[in-house]
This record gives sequence, C-alpha cells and structure tokens, in this order.
Amino acid sequence: MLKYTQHPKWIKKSEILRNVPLRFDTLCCDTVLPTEFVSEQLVSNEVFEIDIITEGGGICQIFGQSIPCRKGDIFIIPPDIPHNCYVNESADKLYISRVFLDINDWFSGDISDMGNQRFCYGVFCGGSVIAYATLNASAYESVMQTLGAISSEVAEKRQDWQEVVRAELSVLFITLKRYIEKAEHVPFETGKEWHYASVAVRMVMENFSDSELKLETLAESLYISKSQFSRLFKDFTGESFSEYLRRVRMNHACRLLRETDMSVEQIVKECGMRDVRSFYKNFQNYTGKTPSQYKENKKTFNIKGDKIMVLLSDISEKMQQGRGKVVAELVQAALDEGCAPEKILNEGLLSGMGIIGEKFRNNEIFVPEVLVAARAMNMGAQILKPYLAASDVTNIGKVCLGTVHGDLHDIGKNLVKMMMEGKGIEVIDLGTDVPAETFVKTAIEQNCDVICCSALLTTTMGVMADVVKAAEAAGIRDNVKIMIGGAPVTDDFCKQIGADAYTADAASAANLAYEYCKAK
Ligand code: B1M
Repeated sequence: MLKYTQHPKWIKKSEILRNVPLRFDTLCCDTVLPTEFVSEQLVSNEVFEIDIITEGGGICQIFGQSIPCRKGDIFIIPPDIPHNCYVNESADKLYISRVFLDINDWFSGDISDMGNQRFCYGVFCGGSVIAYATLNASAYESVMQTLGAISSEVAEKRQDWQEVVRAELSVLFITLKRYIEKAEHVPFETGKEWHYASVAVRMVMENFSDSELKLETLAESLYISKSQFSRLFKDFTGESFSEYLRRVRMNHACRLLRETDMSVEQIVKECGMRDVRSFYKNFQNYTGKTPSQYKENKKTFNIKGDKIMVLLSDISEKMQQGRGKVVAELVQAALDEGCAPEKILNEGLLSGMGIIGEKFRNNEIFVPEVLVAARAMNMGAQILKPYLAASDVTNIGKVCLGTVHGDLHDIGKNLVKMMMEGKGIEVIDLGTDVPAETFVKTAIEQNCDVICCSALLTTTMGVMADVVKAAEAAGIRDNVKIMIGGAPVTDDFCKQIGADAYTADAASAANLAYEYCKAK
C-alpha cells in the first residue's frame, strides 16, 4: 500500500541563493512514491542540486522518470529540473546529503560574496545549521580549486562530466570534513571577522606590486583597527601580514626570474619592493641564493634534458592532483621539447599513477582522488594518442578487447587499444565489466583473430579462466588466440588457465597481437 506524506520543507530558495555559491544539508526522506500524485510532488530549484544517497534506498524521480537509488548513488540535478526522492515501499528511510551550487556565483568569481558567510559551508539538518566548516587560507584555496574544477566540468559538459563532478564533490567533502566544527563552538558573529581576513588576503594577492601596500591601509579600508586586522590576518593565514606579503612577493619574483628575462630592477618594481638593496636582502633570506645565482639555475634548467625531467615530474605531480587540463598542456610541452611519447607515458603519466596506487593502498587517498587522477591520466594519454598510435598500416587483423566482468579499470585497456590500433589492428572495444560470454560471442560474430582480456583486481582475474572455458565450449579455441594482461596477472597464471599469452605492457601486447594476426 502506498503511503503519502508531505514533502519536507527544506528548500528555501531565497536562502540558497543568498550570497553562498555552495550549501549542503542532510535530509531524511520517509515519503513512499505516490503514483497518483507524482507531478505535484516534484520540486525544482534555480541552482544545481546534488543528491548523495548516504543511507537506505529508494527512488529518485527526475522529470517524472523513476530511477532506483541506493547508498552511494549521486544525482546531479540541473536547475529547473523537477525532481524528488522517495523511499521504497519495503525500506523505511532514505538519507540524502544534498549540495546546492549556485553556478552563476562561481562564474562571477567574486570571492567576497562568499566571504559574507565567513568562508563557511553549513551542514544543515532539519533546516538548522548543526555544524559548519570554517576554512583557513590553504583549505579555502583547495576548496576553491575543487569548485573551479567542478564548475568547468559543469560548464563544458565533457563526455563523463557527471562522473568527474561526483569525484570532485567527494574530494570536496573530504576536504570540508577536515574542517567541520559543531555549530555551538563557532559563534556566528565571527563571520564578519573571517570575511575581513579573507578580503585582506585577496587584496594582497591583487595589489602586492603596489609598494605602498601596508597593513594600515588595508585595516583602514576595512574600517577596523590595525591591531584587530593584524590578529585576524594571522588567525586566518597562520602568518603575520608582513611575512605573508613578503612570501607572496618573493614567490612572484622567483617566477619572474625563472620564466622571464626581466632585469632585477624591473622585477623589484613588479613585486612592489622598495629598492634593489632590500630586494636582494629579502630574496637571499627567502631562497638562500642571490637573484643571479637563482637565474644561473634557470639556465641549467633550460638545458633540454633538465627541462624535460622537470616537465616529466610536473606531469606526474599534476596528474596525481587530478589537474587534467594542466597535464594535457604539460604533455604537449614535453612533446614540443622533443621528448619521446613512450618516455612521457612511462616516466610521467604511469609513474604518477604508480604513486597514486601506493597512496591508495596506504589509505592516504581514497577512490575519488584516484578517479580524478585517472581522468587526468586519460587527458594526458589523449594528447599522446596520435604519437603512440602513428601507423599507416590498417586491417592487419581484428581483436576484441575488454576489461573482464566485475572490473571497471580501463586505463590500461585503453592504452592497449591505442597501441594495437597504432599497429593497424582493428580493435572492437567491449569496454569494462565484460562477461566471458560477451568476449566469445563477439569473437564469433566479428570473426576476431584474438580475444584480449584485461583485469586489475585479483578478484576478477578468474573471469579470464571463464573466457578460456567459454571459448572451448563454443568450439572456437583453435581459431582464436587469447591474450591476457593487467597488473595482477602473471605468466604463471596465464599457463595455469590455458590462455595463449600474457604480456606485461601495452606495447608488447600490441606487438604480439600483431604477430598473431599476421600469422593467420
Ligand atoms: Co583501483 N585498484 N579500485 N581504481 N586502482 C587498483 C588496481 C589497486 C591495486 C589499488 C591498490 O590497492 N593499491 C587495487 C586492487 C587490489 C587487488 O585486487 N589486489 C584497487 C582496488 C581495490 C579498487 C577498488 C575495489 C577500490 C574500492 O572501491 N574500494 C575499486 C574497484 C572498482 C571495480 O573495478 N569494480 C577501484 C576503483 C578504481 C577507480 C575507479 C577509482 C580507478 C579506475 C579508473 C579507471 O580505470 N577509469 C582506479 C585506479 C586508477 C587504480 C590504480 C591506482 C591505477 C590503475 C591504473 O590505471 N594503472 C591501481 C593501483 C595501481 O595499479 N598502481 C588500482 C595504470 C595502467 C596504465 O596500468 O592497468 O596495469 P594497468 O595497465 C598496464 C599493464 O598492466 C598492461 O598495459 C598497461 C601498461 O602499458 N595491461 C595489459 C593492462 N591490460 C592489459 C591487457 C593485455 C596486456 C597488457 O592483454 C590483453
């Protein structure tokens, strides 16, 4: 029997839209889907809403379409799309953490708007704030980076943007979680103070080249006393105003020395320093080198080999941070420097992915971070694709390739595909989570020369044995070669299950598949 209860009144549009680009709350829903009242039950917002199912299971109805949902599911609902969540008839509760994002606010780039809520992200329960995350300067920076990444995904809507937004959001929650404080411990009135400090940080970032920039002037423009300003600033950034300003200026000076041919005098002006003498003194204290020694280093850095090394390590680092666009640019820069694509793949992208795997194993990072890194890896690999897969030869033979059932890892498989296509082999990409029968059915229907299986989990390796058995059962075992690969797979395992070959990397997989196809 369907039960109908009133939709809880937790959406207050005016509140959502006031000054804050992002809010989240938690909702406990106990409404069973009322078939006859569906249209009246749907609600819509003027902001993006992201619903994360944290407990229970039920139905998410979007545009009148009922989608079953369970713990871990995330729904991204664009503005003005009518939607609602309901519990299953059998389940009694559905808990949803919800995020409201005012995209326009992000695009305006006006940080001060956000500051009105003292850099605070509220955790709401039943309409009231139960906790909030108050961010210090570096946490704020990292949240802004994540929000920036989300907003560009949302704006550009690339193929798997929803996946990436999900991953980025989880990163956001992990970051915020570290800063969550119970509401009673953080008096609401501190908001203004945090606002002052954040505005001051922004003013420093924007005006550090003004040699007249002083604590007094900033305090004055915020209508607070010098000592109050000084205290707030230190609380917020962890540094005194003068230390902070010096650091910002010296970082900028280092960058100019590294990346431009500006004279020291020009740099002194550009960094808002008083004169060359005090610049030298500060610079030496900060870097331990004179500006000319620092510039000398830049010259060594410009020697091609070193530059490539730096680029490769940047690729690895940015990939681990999940900065896909930057990775793509760095990969292009390394190619432009004449670095071999295989080197970029192995010493940049794959070396970064190795570190990610290590950190993941040690619980230093979690699935969302890995996912974001994986995407960055793919964006880098896309730039390499035409170089790795450069071949004029086509139609050497046909293979079907997939990651086995239960396994969603596809980066290695995609590399194998890239390399095989580069060898002129036609690749039927079956994607991930591929059942044994599908490999065999495709091989028969498409007349494939080779079946290629990839597995990254020890728990899914067994499916490869099923593929061999299924091929035998279908009577095609003598006509088709079976190749296997993936991090946990070994030559011994290959022999044990009766597959034809194991190869350790994508390039050798492509070479062997080429041989198999040619021999047919
Ligand atoms: Co997962 N993951 N992951 N993961 N992940 C591993 C594999 C893991 C080793 C991490 C760890 O614990 N250190 C671990 C497996 C442990 C085990 O089984 N022994 C693991 C786990 C546990 C999991 C989850 C269960 C985590 C969870 O949910 N709690 C989950 C499983 C999801 C599922 O599949 N059902 C999961 C999820 C994910 C993400 C989705 C977040 C993401 C995948 C994103 C994607 O692929 N689109 C991910 C990633 C990225 C990794 C790591 C970090 C990197 C894998 C990778 O892409 N490597 C990985 C740790 C690691 O390997 N360092 C890890 C780069 C890639 C180029 O290498 O795929 O080995 P690889 O391919 C190589 C060769 O093996 C070869 O060519 C490539 C190089 O040239 N090759 C073949 C591959 N296939 C071949 C086929 C061939 C021949 C060669 O012939 C046909």
